[in-house]
Amino acid sequence: VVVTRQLIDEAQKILDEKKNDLEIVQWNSEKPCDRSWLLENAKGATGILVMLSDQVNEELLEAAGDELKVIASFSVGTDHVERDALKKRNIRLGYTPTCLTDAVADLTIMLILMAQRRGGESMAMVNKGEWPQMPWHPLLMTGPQIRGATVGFLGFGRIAQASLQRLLPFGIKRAIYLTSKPGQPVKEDHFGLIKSASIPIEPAKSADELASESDVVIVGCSLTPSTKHLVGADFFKKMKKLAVVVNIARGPVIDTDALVKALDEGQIFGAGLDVIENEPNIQADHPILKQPRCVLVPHIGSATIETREQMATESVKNLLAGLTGKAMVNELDL
Ligand code: 8YV
Repeated sequence: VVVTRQLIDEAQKILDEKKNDLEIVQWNSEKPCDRSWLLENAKGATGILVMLSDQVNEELLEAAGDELKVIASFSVGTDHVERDALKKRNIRLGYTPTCLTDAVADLTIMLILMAQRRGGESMAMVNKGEWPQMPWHPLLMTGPQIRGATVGFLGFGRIAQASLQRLLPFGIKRAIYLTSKPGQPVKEDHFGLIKSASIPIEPAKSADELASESDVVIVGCSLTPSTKHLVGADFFKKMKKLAVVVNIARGPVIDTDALVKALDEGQIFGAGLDVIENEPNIQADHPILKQPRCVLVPHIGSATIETREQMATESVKNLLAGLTGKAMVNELDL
């Protein structure tokens, strides 16, 4: 089997216990796995544990050959995996959709508050030594409040619903959501929120409606051809001037150039991003980094110690279950 990342001790132990039965080839660096290393070592593999930066496509599957039984992804998102290519070869796909929900939902709240309350801008001023010169003014460093907000969710799966659960005690007024079936109520009520709602939680009919009615937009959908750049120039034009947008999903759902323009022109109040197009290759002179009202963190949504430990052990368990034909912790129905 091939493992494209270093693992925490607990997960490594589970894997190493199988050393007598399995030949384990593991990428031994903190840097993302080198593609040529992966293609070379995948030859004859029965299972591969991958992360987001590893494209699972025809190229990799061809390189691996007919013995490959399982791909175990260290992620909830599977946009790096060509599902059809797995399906036609009867290769199983394991992933980690449940154990990171809390961590990502927590970060969503952090980014909303940072964007509304100008956390990044404030820190930058203090770090530059500007505090002593700041004039006192009642409106200095003010931003919109979360109480009374209408929160719009682009994608309304587990993480979005867990974020809503955290937002309810803040006193938000209304939640609306857009899924791949606009205007239709979402089927899965993961935490029983919709059933027992104390505020309206309603499906939006279009992206326009979501953009124009929300004070906070949370991007939490999968990246697909139809969600790529869904939040672009038209969307920003419809947003309220005091609204903020938060992305905890995948960078390309937001058109970065359009976001820079929207911030420059004051079409929206601010942004909080855990992900961005072309990550991790963001150079220090990228225009988005010059935006004081944009808080950008380096894809740390699932980065709590507890969550990353669990993602690692679940990924290893999925890998081993896939090799032996047993039930995985979580398997994606291809
Ligand atoms: C990454 C994520 O997997 O799970 C996902 O889909 O985007 C993240 O949790 C994480 O950065 C580990 O590489």
